[in-house]
Order: sequence, then structure tokens, then C-alpha cells
Amino acid sequence: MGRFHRHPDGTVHEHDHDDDGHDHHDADADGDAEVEADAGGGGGGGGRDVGDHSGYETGSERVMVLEQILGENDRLADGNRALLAGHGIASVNVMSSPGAGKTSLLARTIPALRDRFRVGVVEGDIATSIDADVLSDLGAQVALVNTSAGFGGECHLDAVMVRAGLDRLRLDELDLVIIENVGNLVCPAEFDVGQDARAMVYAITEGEEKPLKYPVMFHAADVVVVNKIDLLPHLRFDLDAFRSNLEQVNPVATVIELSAETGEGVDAWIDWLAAQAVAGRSAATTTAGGRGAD
Ligand SMILES: Nc1nc2c(ncn2[C@@H]2O[C@H](COP(=O)(O)OP(=O)(O)O)[C@@H](O)[C@H]2O)c(=O)[nH]1
Ligand SMILES: [Mg+2]
Repeated sequence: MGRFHRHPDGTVHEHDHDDDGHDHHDADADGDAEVEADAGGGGGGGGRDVGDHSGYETGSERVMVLEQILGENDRLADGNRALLAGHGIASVNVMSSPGAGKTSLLARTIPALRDRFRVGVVEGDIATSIDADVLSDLGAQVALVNTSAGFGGECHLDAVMVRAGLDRLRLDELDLVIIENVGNLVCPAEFDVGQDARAMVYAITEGEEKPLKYPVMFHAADVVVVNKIDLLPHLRFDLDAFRSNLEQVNPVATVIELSAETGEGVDAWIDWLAAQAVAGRSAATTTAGGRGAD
């Protein structure tokens, strides 16, 4: 996950969560991406033209506030993680731009997993219950979190909002919680909500260059679902160029190409999710065994 950092000279950068003490290059030797944050007070771009940041005079203060908000969010996210782990529930945070196909994919996912795992959904939307209604009709427990209702219309879910959703699910009856985040290619990647894994749904209609333009999101993902491949014959889309762009930003993500519309490739996604659920279950068993549970 990206993080804003303020340096003694006033420059501001966004760093990977585990990344520390590095130089200010565009990408580390291990492929980790670093991103110039728009809040930059100095805007040092190593000779690269990163645009004019000189008008942004409140950069340092803004970053301090952001760090405090994110720090508090991380604390609450750890609470969500502990709550879910205590119930033996695995959780996946599904993120994408609006319309990439999150709900369509979940509508295929819930029936496919139903016989093996009890799936709950925290459905994040700025407004309406349209997606929540679609998924509840499939028999899943669904907790709707409208960010416009009491959460200021946020463009992402944070740990507090997800907790509000989890509190409305019967956790004792679940094996896997899928969080459909608010459609946005930037903000959701900044907020840990207590998930075990992050999935990103990317649609080929979005263009090959998106991993380079939105590296924080693509870098944060454990799995990148490449959706809408049924449209390949109709688009001027270069799949190899996309794969290469993704590789630059995130060389380790699992990549699953599929069509939520036709179902092609969806089995690989179901298998990936099932593996998450099994891992969550066995982690809970191990912990319970360690405590000498009967
Ligand atoms: N052709 C095609 N359309 C899709 C696919 N997946 C989703 N869509 C369409 O894309 C639109 C947005 O999908 P939705 O699941 O609501 O996206 P979300 O905003 O990410 O939840 C809808 O019109 C879907 O029917 C796909 O694999 N192929
Ligand atoms: Mg949706």
C-alpha cells in the first residue's frame, strides 16, 4: 500500500508500505514502484518532468494529517483483521475503477463457491443499494455500506466503514468475506481495511497504460483480474503491452484473465478465492490448536 512521506527537505513521496530507507528512483531494483505524490512540496523528479507543484504550499501539513489518518486507520484495520481471524474467516478486498466488473464477477463467484464456503459481502458504494441487491438475491449475506450516508461520500472504504459492515454480518456463519470497494483507481489502495488479500479487477476497455498511470493500485494487488476478455476481438487492445506494463509495477501479482460476462477463465479466480478461504480456515485451526482448544 502506498504511503505519503515527508522528508526533512520538505519533499514528499509516496512509498510502498514495507519499503524503507531507499533512494528516490522511479523503481527499486526489486521492481517496487515509487510514485510522486501530488502533495509534493518540492516536486523533485530526478530530472523527469512531473509537472508544476509550486502552488501547493500546504504540502508538509497535509502530509502530516494524512499520516495521522492512515496511522489510525491501520490500527482499526488490525482490529478488523483480528475479528475476522478469530472467526476463521478469510477476507479479500476487491478494488477497481467504476465499471470494471466487480459486481458482475461477484455475481458469478457467489454461486460457484456456495457449496464449499459460506460467503459474505461488504458492499461499498457511494450511493444506492443496486449492487447489494444483486448480490443478496444470490443468497449471500450482504452488508451495504453507503459512503454518502454518514461517511462524507468517500471515494473508498476505510477500516471504520468496513467494521460497520462486518458488525451487520453473522460472522459465525461465514468462511469468506469479500469486500467490494468503491469504484476508484486511486483512493481504495491507500486504505488497509483489515483484508487478508487485495484483488484488483481491471477491464481491458481501460487501456494498456493504466498500470503505469495508477501504479499504487496495481502495486497493491495480490491478484490482478483482467476482465472483459470477451471484448478482445472488438478492441485495439495489446494484451502483451498491458502485461509488460503490469510487470514493471507489480512483478509478483497473480494475473487471471477472464470474462465475467461469458464465464471464460472464471474458474481460475474461483480457485484462487477458494485457496484464500482454506488458508483462513487452517490458520484459525492452527491458532485454536496452539491455545489447546478442545
Ligand atoms: N463485455 C463484458 N462486459 C462486462 C464484463 N464484466 C462486466 N461487464 C459489464 O460492465 C458493466 C459494469 O459492470 P459492474 O459489474 O457493474 O462493474 P463494477 O462497477 O466494477 O461493479 C456492466 O454493464 C457489465 O455488464 C465482461 O467480462 N465483459
Ligand atoms: Mg459494483
